[in-house]
Amino acid sequence: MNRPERERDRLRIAIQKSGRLGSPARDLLERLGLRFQESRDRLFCRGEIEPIDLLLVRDDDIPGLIAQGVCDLGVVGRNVLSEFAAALPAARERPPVEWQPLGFGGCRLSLAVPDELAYEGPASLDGQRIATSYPALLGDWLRARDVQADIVTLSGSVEIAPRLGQAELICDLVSSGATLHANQLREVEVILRSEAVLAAPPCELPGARSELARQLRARLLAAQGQRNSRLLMLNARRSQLAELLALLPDGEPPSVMALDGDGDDVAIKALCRDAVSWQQMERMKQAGASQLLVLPLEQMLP
Ligand code: PRT
Ligand code: ZN
Repeated sequence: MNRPERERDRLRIAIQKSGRLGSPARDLLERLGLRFQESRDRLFCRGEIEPIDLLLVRDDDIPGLIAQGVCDLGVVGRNVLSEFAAALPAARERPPVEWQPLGFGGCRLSLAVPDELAYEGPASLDGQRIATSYPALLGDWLRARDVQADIVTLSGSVEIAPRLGQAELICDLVSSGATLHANQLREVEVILRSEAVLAAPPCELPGARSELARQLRARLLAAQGQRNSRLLMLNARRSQLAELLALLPDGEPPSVMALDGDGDDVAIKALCRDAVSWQQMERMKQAGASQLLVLPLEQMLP
């Protein structure tokens, strides 16, 4: 008998089970206040504090799981998300979108040619075979440049394809460049700059999940914005205020509070976007500031 499925009210986030993005994704979610129970199968971890659960999967499956509504958000490389979108038939529903870059897992999808092969721009690719695990992104890039090349789709070990005679050149992910170097290949074009991103469905989530996702995104933006921020506190005479305010580093408008008595002494509290240098502090001291204090920020909700 078919039971109508109850509307899911817990948010489900997919991250890589292992691999390069698994632990940084998990660390990020913990920094955003989420805690998960360890499960025996290590595929599904139930959220402890909030109704937000974790699904541990292969990175390649994440865009599809979001598109099918099995998961609501995902942490995945832009390369994987963009390949999924580029491979979708145009008539199908809209693919998941990038909500926010996350600042880790940086790499680029690049074309690389054997050291001995000449390369003088995209026209040199005409009639060549290019091995890649990203056929849709590469196909779009070639079409946009009117290049006729054969795409050889491989699921791994792309860098040895030229030596095995499967292709003349490759299109693969590069970070340090050591793998290319070890395989006597040189990078000639960057097709896509990538990093881990928070992926979400193209339309708003239903019910309670929408608010949970919105709140998580707000925490993420606050955490990213505050990474370099500092709280600067100092005391001064009110008569020195104008000169001191002009010396404050970039940031939010400061708050000025009268210290006891006649109100001649004030305490200034300023949220600065970046670190405050010793030189800046010394200039403020010369302008009359005292008790200068610079504090890192732990958490912040604007
Ligand atoms: O099992 P699962 O399918 O989940 O994992 P996977 O093996 O497909 O992915 P994984 O863990 O290797 O990579 C996950 C994501 O990390 C990628 O989709 C990228 O978004 C990101 N990332 C960042 C990288 C790299 N840097 C990277 N250097 N992914 C792969 N590489 C590989 C690249 O393919 C090449 O073989 O590392 C080699 C090149 O590195 P360098 O430093 O020698 O240039
Ligand atoms: Zn993968």
